Amino acid sequence: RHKFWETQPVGQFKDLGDSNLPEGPIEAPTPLSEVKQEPYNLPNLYEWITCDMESKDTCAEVYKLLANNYVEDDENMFRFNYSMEFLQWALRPPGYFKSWHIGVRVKTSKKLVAFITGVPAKIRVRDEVIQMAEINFLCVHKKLRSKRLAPVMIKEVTRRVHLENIWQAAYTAGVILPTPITTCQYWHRSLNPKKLIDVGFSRLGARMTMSRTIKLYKLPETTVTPGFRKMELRDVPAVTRLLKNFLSKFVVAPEFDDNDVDHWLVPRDNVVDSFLVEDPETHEITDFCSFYTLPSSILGNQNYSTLKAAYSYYNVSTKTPLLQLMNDALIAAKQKDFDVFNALDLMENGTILKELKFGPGDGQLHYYLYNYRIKPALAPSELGLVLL
Ligand code: NHW
Ligand code: EN5
Repeated sequence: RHKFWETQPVGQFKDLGDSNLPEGPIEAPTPLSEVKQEPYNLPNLYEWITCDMESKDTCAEVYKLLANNYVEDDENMFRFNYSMEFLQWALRPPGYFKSWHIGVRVKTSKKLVAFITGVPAKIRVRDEVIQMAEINFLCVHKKLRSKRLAPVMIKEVTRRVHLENIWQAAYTAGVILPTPITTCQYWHRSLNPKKLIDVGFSRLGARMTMSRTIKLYKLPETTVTPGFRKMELRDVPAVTRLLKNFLSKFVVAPEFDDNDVDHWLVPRDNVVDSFLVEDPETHEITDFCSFYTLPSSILGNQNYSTLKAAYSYYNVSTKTPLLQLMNDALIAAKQKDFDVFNALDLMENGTILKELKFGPGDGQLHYYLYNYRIKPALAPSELGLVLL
């Protein structure tokens, strides 16, 4: 059934019941001298390129490929529209490898037709901290689909990750592959219900009118928690401490240091927003919340071309109840004119989504590890990792 994935060091469906298989790496690292030195073969019309994501021009080419060919919902009404600034942020974290930003182009026209990326990350599984690659932005141009190009892309990124002496990876997908470590549900909180209904993102509920719906989702104009403010660079050490302590509760979670927090969580306009609660008396940082900006193109609507979506990122509550903290995140997102606030049911999110008037979406997100077996599957609430 999975001609490619059956050949890879990933948990296989046939092994799901087998309690004899140990947790941990599926295959041992090979000596670096035995890692293939040349790129995998592509069909003759195409060639590999390493994308320089510092270059505005390259970034614009990648942006265009993804904006036209990346992930859509199951009814092809919306397509992710990652911005250039977002791509630069996502692909250039501390210690990133340019060689992991891989494109395929047509030899004659130089047109970019496929893409895959990795970025380095330290990820803890139970009590082991493992250097991994986070794989994302796998994309093959619509006209080149179903030609088995994706397995070549995956093998080539794997080879380049191995060359850095890294042997594990984490990735997510909307499709089921062998085999998820957990499956999360997408939830959606309407901020601009009229637009969401107009573009077919959501529907008017039974026995609901438009004005009752607008009232149902109305939020206060300003946040309610005293001391709630935007995160600043000077807050990095305090936020790192909060986050480290919080993430230690999950079975799978990133190990963030100050440099990672500086990169991933200090606010960047139109990319990532982060807020914290500073106790007005003690000036202690007690709570943190964040979301990233990922609009979707609306395919074929007369009136609107983009849906402005905020995605819940990392949240830590120690003093402010999570419900109130996330409600302030919703208010902040509304102030910034987002149409919808999306979240997965991972970490502690499952405990507050219903009360905050999120509803389940029609999409799921499956989480995977490459060359690392976890058994049995985790509950979403045991997962402390958010991929972009
Ligand atoms: S998930 C988003 C993936 N991108 C999209 O959905 C964009 C729209 N779709 C496309 O561009 C986030 C194409 O449909 C793609 C497949 C390119 C998806 N992951 O070339 P063929 C990520 O980026 C398998 C993995 O003919 P295609 C995470 C499929 O099961 N495998 O198909 C990426 C089949 O294998 P099988 C996927 O439609 C993680 C084979 O590809 C997949 O023209 C990558 C068919 O290939 C997916 N999302 O192109 C893995 N979708 O065995 C990283 C399909 O079943 C692993 N397939 O026959 C770790 C690597 C690093 C290790 C380091 C130690
Ligand atoms: C990983 N980096 O399907 C990316 N989104 O629910 C790769 N549905 O937006 C993996 N179909 O339910 C991506 N509205 C996997 C996700 C791909 C995109 C996707 C889903 C997630 C989504 C929307 C729109 C559906 C349009 C028709 C949806 C209902 C919202 C409603 C609001 C009011 C309360 C009830 C729910």
